[in-house]
Amino acid sequence: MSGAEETGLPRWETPRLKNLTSWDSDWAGLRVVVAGIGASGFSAADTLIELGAIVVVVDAGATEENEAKADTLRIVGARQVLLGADHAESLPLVDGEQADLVVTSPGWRPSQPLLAQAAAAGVPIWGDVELAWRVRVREGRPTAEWLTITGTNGKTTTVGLTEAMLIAGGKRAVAAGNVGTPILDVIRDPQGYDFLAVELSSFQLHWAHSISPLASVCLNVAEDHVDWHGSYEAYVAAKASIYERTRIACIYNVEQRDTETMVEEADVIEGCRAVGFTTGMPSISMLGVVEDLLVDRAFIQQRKDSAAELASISELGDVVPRHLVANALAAAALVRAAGLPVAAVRDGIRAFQPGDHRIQVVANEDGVLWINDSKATNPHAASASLSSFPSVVWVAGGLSKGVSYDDLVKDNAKRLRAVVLIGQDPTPLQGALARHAPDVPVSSYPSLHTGFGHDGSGSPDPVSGDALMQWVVAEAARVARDGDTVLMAPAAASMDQFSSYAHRGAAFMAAVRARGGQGTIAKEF
Ligand code: UMA
Repeated sequence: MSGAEETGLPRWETPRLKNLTSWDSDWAGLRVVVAGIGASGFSAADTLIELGAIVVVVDAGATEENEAKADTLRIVGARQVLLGADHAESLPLVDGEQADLVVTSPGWRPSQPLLAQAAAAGVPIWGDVELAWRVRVREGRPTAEWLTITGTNGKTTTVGLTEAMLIAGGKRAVAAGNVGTPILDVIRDPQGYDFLAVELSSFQLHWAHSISPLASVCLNVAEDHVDWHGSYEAYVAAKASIYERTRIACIYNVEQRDTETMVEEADVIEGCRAVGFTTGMPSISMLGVVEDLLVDRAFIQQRKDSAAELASISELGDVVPRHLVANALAAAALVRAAGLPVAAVRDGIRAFQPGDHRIQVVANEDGVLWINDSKATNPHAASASLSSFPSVVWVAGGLSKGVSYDDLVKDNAKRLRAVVLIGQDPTPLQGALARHAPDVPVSSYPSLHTGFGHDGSGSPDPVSGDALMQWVVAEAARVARDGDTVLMAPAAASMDQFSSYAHRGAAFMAAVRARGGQGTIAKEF
């Protein structure tokens, strides 16, 4: 029986772990299995070794990259690094005894055998974000406040805007977490930070247990990652947990009632406010839009009868889809909750550089706008993107992750001029298009029907991504008319034909620009 069961503590706590609440706590000799040697696992193992824990690292992948990382961890003091699929099948002993704790990487599903065995044995499982929360307090360094951000879509943009606003307000701040930089790397920064803008995926939230942020937001929620969580309900529950223990403000999306419900049901710290954001006219305790201005009616004294002007919408860019306005308002709410002035919001918006592959304008010629939204890896993101343009040649498809495309196609059928399909298996989208947009012309790459692997292995051909995009762009150019937008918002993951969404986006942009070189599309923004 586990320590947790004996003591009535929650499943992620034991008497020993309960006392581990700062960097300076007694971590020495704690037996820890770290699951994964990717970005977060490496960072977690490195931290735990520095803290004096006895660390065994496990990863199913025995790749060259992992071997190199394993060597580094062995040199700094890991007790063992076990690479290979067999090692990930069961929970290893640490110095001959059962582990006190497992620290998992977010990509590991709860049903994965090593984690399932740990759970069955009552060994607490934390993610790297939980570990980061426990060690954030350290003598002689400032303790950063956390502003936490989740949502099915828009997290990375919002976290970037939040970071930009904090910096514009003169704070030492950084974006970390799912956005790319493992949170333990920023926690260990010798100078420390005033604020962290923390992007949290549903996976990370599942393994985070005691975070108490200053302010938190769930931007939106729609079907995604059902395969990891086991059900849509479990996915939503993980997202909702972002609001737990929030201290100053829980920020919700007025246009998504689900997020308001999450706030109503959350167990927050007394005195915490619920603050909404809307792309419409704001009521009291909301941020919103009046004419072409972003305004705040939540964090000002006279909120009953007035609003503070934050910035004008046009400061967000040349093409400003509605969801970008929503993301900016969410970021503004977070930093206003943290006490930053109005000017920090405006200056942060001006300084913000949007990331590549998110509604990125690639070219604009002959009345046709070419947009790369390779980051739209699920139907919800693609729908937000499609709804920003009146007449679209839609480039879509890829790994569907088991979601349905019916609502996406039904809701956007009227704006589709034509569809150009990518993806090894185009049938999920083909089916939805046949049911809800039967008159819209659909083209798909000829070899999609016979499987993409030209070497007969059935696995993706590494060079075919570029060739595919050249065909896609030629096909889109053929059907696009004056006033159309060619929008690559695939509503699916990329890994069946590309190494990542970034690779897919880069291939699309290169193909669009190559046509420009041939005189078909010339001007770039
Ligand atoms: N592994 C196993 N067994 C498994 C699963 C994975 O051994 O069952 C191993 C892999 O061989 C690999 C390692 O675990 O070596 C990878 O771990 P990971 O998939 O958790 O990835 P990390 O490299 O640690 O990166 C993670 C996030 N990845 C995921 O959530 C899948 C990164 O988000 C994040 O930036 C990083 O931590 C730092 O915090 C990426 C992501 O795709 C961008 N996130 C998803 C999304 O945004 O949709 C949630």
